[in-house]
Amino acid sequence: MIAAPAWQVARLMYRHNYRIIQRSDKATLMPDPAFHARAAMLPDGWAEQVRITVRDGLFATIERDRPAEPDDERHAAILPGLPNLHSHAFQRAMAGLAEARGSSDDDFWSWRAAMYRFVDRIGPEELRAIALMAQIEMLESGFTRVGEFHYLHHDRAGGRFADPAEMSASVIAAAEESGIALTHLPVFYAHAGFGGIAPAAEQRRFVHDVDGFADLLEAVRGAAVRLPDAVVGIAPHSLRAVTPEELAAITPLAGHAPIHIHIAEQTREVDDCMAWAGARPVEWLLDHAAVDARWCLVHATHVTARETAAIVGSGSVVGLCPITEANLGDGIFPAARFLELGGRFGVGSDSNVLIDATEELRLLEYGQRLSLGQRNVVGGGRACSTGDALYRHALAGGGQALGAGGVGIAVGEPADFLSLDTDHASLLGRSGAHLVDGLIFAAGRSAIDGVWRRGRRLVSDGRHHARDRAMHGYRRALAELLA
Ligand code: NGQ
Ligand code: ZN
Repeated sequence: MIAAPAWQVARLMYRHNYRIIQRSDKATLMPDPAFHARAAMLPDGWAEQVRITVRDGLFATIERDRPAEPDDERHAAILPGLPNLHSHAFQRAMAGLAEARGSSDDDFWSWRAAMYRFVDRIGPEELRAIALMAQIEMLESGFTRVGEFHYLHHDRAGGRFADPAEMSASVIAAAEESGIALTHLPVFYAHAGFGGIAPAAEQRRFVHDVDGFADLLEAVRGAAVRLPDAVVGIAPHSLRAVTPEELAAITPLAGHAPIHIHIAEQTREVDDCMAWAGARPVEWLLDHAAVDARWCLVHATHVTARETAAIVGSGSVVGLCPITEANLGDGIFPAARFLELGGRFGVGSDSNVLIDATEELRLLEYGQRLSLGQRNVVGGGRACSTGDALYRHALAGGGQALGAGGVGIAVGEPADFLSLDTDHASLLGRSGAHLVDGLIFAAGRSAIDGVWRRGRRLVSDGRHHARDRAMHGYRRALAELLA
């Protein structure tokens, strides 16, 4: 990047088709990048010899069957970056620390108790360092946008920060540094269980009333404008944590933005909901809220055939988090039936116990195979590549749920994409959709060699450019938290 006086900028623009990018207060020069890929995953299928130009961070032109021009950056195969529709960034720092059986039966609820003990120690600075590391790992693994389902709002004592968005600002600052696209989902949390039970002491840092939540949302919206393409939605945490009156009061605050909720992840939640309302969680939600295409039902693991069909009818997206759901012993979502009906899903890294886009997709498919005794379940139909179908579903569903993108490599869309190392042992001799099968089922993230956001390269040879700096801060934060 070269800084230059305005007259020079104008001359260079004229001579070299350079453009001015306004960044804070100084004008800098960056060439409009142009790329050439031997193969590219486009919305209507795989294409060959694809030439792509980018302007202002968006795909400007996409031409097929075109040779490379001399200054083009050349790649073997490119595909769109994936949305990660559900993350609790702070949980990355406890990854692997809850993997020893306790004295009682170990389950979701005992994991949650351990997580609550851990969360107690995280302040704004630690959150920033952890979120940065997590986002870097997301980018390296193929995720280019993250939906951060954020509920750690208050200080360690549960007291209010002067700026209600203090903790959100840490996530936003991390996104500014990592370059990941952010859909921030401030969480409304008020109760410890169905029927408006008072929150527990361990939940003191999450809690708002409706007015306090509206203030938070306004502050977060103000803070997020420093990012180029942030989206701010809302997240009623779960039917356990929000009363019907509160749900009705906060949903209008979303406007057209995404609304995410945890639902029916555990059988105890289903039983408690039945005892409280005589209805199952998804059934209750669809009967009492105007669930539409803005909504993302996170997990929706325990659903009946009727509920499955009703979710499809609502146009909402199901947010599947296969690695976390396996780690927490949640259960397996009835994906085959859901997809037959035309359901939409995306994937999320949720607890971030392991951050890997390709592994989320692989485990999603393998969970179905293991439970059904079949192969190629989440496919696009006869002879369709399962990897390609998984990828396209997660792209479209995740993009819808995060209120941005989801179309992929198309004119006007953000230039967020990955390049594959087609010399990788697991990709040799593959082409088109079979490259995605190789990526998901055989190679994993080790075959992703580059990642771009808004046309800017963030990852080379599988490493994010800010990784070393981020590791430094992360090491310090962990030393503090685990002391
Ligand atoms: C969460 N995680 O918000 O981090 C939850 C645990 C809860 C998952 N549901 C807290 N996987 O559900 O009460
Ligand atoms: Zn979650």
